[in-house]
Amino acid sequence: MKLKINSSGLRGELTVPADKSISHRSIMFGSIAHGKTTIKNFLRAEDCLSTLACFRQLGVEIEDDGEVITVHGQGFEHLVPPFEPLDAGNSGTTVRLMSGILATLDGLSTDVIGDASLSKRPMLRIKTPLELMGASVSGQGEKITLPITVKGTKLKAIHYDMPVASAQVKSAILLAGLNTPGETSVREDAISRNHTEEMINYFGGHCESVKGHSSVIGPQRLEGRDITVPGDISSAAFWIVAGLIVPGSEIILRNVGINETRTGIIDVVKAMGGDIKVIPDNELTATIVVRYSDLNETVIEGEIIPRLIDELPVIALLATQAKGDTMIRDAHELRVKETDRITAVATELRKLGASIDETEDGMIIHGKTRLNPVADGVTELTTYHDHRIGMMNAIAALLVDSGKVELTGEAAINISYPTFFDDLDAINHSII
Ligand code: SPQ
Repeated sequence: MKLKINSSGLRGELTVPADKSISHRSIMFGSIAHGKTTIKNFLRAEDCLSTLACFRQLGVEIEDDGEVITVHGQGFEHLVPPFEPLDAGNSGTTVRLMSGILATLDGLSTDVIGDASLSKRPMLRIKTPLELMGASVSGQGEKITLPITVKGTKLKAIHYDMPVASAQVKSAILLAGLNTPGETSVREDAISRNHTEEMINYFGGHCESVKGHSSVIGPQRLEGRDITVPGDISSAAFWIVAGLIVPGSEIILRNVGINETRTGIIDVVKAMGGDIKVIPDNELTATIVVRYSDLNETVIEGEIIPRLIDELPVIALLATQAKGDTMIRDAHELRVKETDRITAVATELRKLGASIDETEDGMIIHGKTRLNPVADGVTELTTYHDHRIGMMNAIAALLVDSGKVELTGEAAINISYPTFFDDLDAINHSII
């Protein structure tokens, strides 16, 4: 695919797709709750459809009329062994959270598989706490990669200090704790996204959360609920960055989720001097307006990292257009996502002349650089089968004004944002 930018910049209004993390969890919570859960604005992207298919395989009746998804939950006790291995596709969230549920199913042994990218990602991080609770999680090699087998049992409650802040590990433990007698708790040094904690309470359960310490007392009975999924700030991030770096742009983003454990990118943009306005619609969502801006360097490290972990690839692109040296530290987790996102970002943006030093746990981005292919001929930007790298490449390509760039492997973008190029078209008008 070739992209060409409209000389007047990106202008217009978009409603970003539904939140991926919340969509996954609404299927899972609907399945372990009792009664009917309706889900409006569910994200119909590959990752969340993997979760939906897995819970159907576990015997949950899930209807989809094309608008609303209805989950008829009957509690943990009615989940049944699947005939085939559960296929989590590309989705780390699916396999890790679901394993917390599977671990509590006494006497059930379930195999989970995934695609080539997911099959490289470590599951040791969930094996350790779930085995401390009494389950068995076996997988391949030292990192415990897929396929894994989760053997459920009557678990015992534990307290777990997490070695790295991870919403997926935290959620697996809390989900297991919901079906386990006694108090199960987790502690993390920096606070990762809290959708699981919020949803336990929304579904009529009780999860206490104070300063990185979250706990549930099990067993708990959850009741079905009606959910409308807000827009995903991780998807909005691509337009936030595009609006700030493409000259002449002004983009209005509607219905963006503003859960404070996810809004690190807004703090970073403000610290860099970007023109961004966040106008809350209510407690959950906001309209965000961004305009092309002169940007300065910043330092991104410590507690903010989990609040913007998935946005770091596109924030690195943003930093190529800021004056000075932007530092990203404490982001080692980027190396174990759909691909090694530190190496992927540095490799792809360097093809366009960006000056980026890779470090073990982040990057130093020396700005401001023009982004045009450094090699003769056609420069291919590739996704490494990672949706967020694919979208970062597409936004970077908008700045190219000499030489030839081609995007390859964009099908990966369907993992979280199937309408990405339609939305780009709507504010650009110049895709050829
Ligand atoms: O689900 P998956 O594949 O792990 O997706 C990613 C993404 O970029 O979409 C990470 F690769 O998001 C994770 C995120 O990084 C989604 C998530 C969640 O919904 O709980 C939590 C984060 O991962 P972690 O490592 O903090 O648990």
